[in-house]
Amino acid sequence: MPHSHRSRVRKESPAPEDAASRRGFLRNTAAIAGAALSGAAGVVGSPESHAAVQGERWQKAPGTVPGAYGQPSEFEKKIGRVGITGYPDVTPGAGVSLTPIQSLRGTITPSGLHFVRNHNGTPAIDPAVHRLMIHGMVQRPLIFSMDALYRYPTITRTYFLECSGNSGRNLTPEPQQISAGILHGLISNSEWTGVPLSLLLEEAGYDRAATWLLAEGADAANMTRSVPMEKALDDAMVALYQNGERLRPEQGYPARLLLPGWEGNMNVKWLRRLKLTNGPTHTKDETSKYTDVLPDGKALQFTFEMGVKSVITHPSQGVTIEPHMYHEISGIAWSGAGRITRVEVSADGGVNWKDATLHGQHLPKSVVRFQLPWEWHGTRQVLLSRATDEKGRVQPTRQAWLAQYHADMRYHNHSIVTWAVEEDGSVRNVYA
Ligand SMILES: Nc1nc2c(c(=O)[nH]1)N[C@H]1C(S)=C(S)[C@@H](COP(=O)(O)O)O[C@H]1N2
Ligand SMILES: [Mo]
Repeated sequence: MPHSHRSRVRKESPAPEDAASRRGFLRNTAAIAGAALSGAAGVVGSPESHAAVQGERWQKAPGTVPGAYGQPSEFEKKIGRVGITGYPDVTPGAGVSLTPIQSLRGTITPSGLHFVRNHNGTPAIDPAVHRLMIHGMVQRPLIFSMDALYRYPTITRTYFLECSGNSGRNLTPEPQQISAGILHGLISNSEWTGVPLSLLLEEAGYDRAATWLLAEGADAANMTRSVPMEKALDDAMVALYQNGERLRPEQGYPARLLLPGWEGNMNVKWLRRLKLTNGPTHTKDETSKYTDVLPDGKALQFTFEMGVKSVITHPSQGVTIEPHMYHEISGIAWSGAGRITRVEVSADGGVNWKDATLHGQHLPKSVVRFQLPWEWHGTRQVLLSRATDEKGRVQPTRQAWLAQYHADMRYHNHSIVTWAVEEDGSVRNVYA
């Protein structure tokens, strides 16, 4: 009797099998506090509850008809990107819009919440007019209409995209009390579908002597970056779709360059031109910016691969947690070098570490979610996570990372992120 009173009420608490397997999971993952775990508090409702028996008001009348394009629940309206513009009067489109990583679970970033980094706004490109040109050191210079480009065979892969300026806000002398998303939200993870760049380069008959190519965007910033041919022929793609639908305008509609694992800036959006060359072009975007300032003040050019990194998103700055209760420490980890193989979590400022469980699809150059059950008993505790990738690279401490660079360095901060859970349960951004 699937619709009986009892089975309905049951829905309010985990099914017995779920509860049992969850307890087993908690035992097996070795709770970090070492304390015996009580059941999850906060399960509401009892069989006597009137609403649970009678049904809520939304069961008494027909619901609404779906719109053409679905939207999140009206109760989730407060979840959104945070936009920060440097010079609103001069270049209102130049700035960032950060993914609220503290509000998300799983691994895929909803397309409408993918972070945006624009140097001069999002252009409104008409695909009937837009062209992609491949020229330079090729036998056959080609100009693709979008109709032609969208007919090429595609591949589908899940990759993260991270701005090399991500976590730059955690380099201030004092830790800022702003959300994980505002601190570290220039990271998103999508399923991308597009044409392998190698296929288009073959089509143009690329000169084997070409060592680099220049990629140019069709926005008013005229973003241009030099890309080594090795990468272009490896896993680079011209992305056309994002999470199953055509790219969002903010992500480069109708075509963008995607260089898996490499710094966001090189993933040129609104791609209009690829010129094959026998060396880097040294464009404005790779000389005036996106260089690493070393301790002696010299700038190191062309750091492409993004470092191994993790961020605890739950709990994180801005929330208040309750004591004597089960909490899940959860976060995201990724590496430009390949797969994440391990994420360790410490709840005592880095003295003791426990391996977190890795969830989600375990893909190279893609976000994986880590989780560890934890019971908090009301004392101040400092939470850290440390990721390792398949190349054996380990996420550095903040101190070790800082020691590599000049104080002016703002890019590629992949150092360990630290949150303090204070005695009142509030969670603060701290530097270990
Ligand atoms: N044409 C063009 N491409 C661009 C940019 C831009 O401003 N114009 N910004 C770059 C930077 S700095 C980053 S971090 C990524 C951001 O991609 P997203 O906005 O899709 O997240 O795009 C890169 N590609
Ligand atoms: Mo960026």
